[in-house]
Amino acid sequence: MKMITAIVNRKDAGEVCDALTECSFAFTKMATTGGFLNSGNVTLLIGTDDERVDEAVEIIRKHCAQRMEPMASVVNAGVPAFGYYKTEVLVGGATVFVTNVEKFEKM
Ligand code: 2BA
Repeated sequence: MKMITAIVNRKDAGEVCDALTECSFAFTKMATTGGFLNSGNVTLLIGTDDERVDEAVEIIRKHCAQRMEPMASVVNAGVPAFGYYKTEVLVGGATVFVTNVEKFEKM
């Protein structure tokens, strides 16, 4: 068994979750925050059989788009910083980790 941890853009989360449910994947959805942008994203924990990992990853890939997200950067010209400028950073589609599950029990 594997645990897929997928961090997805919150704009894509609804579609990904609907598609996973339609294909009978069990998952847990958590509201999370990206450490760099400090903006909300969604982390899905998907426990599944080894044989279904590729199918789940393809569903995530299909429903997650890359997009530019705004960010504010401090203009640092020594001390103190004197302002901000707006820029953009490329985010996503999704960040996916697949890990082995040593034990799985429901009680
Ligand atoms: P954030 O940490 O808010 O990062 C948003 C986007 O900012 C990243 O998109 C990346 O393009 C950029 N970024 C992140 N850290 C950076 C840095 N130190 N310098 C320059 N640019 C940086 P993604 O790579 O698509 O990541 C989207 C979200 O996935 C992240 O949101 C974070 O919540 C999660 N994530 C990405 N890589 C991760 C990792 N290795 N471990 C845990 N979570 C990760």
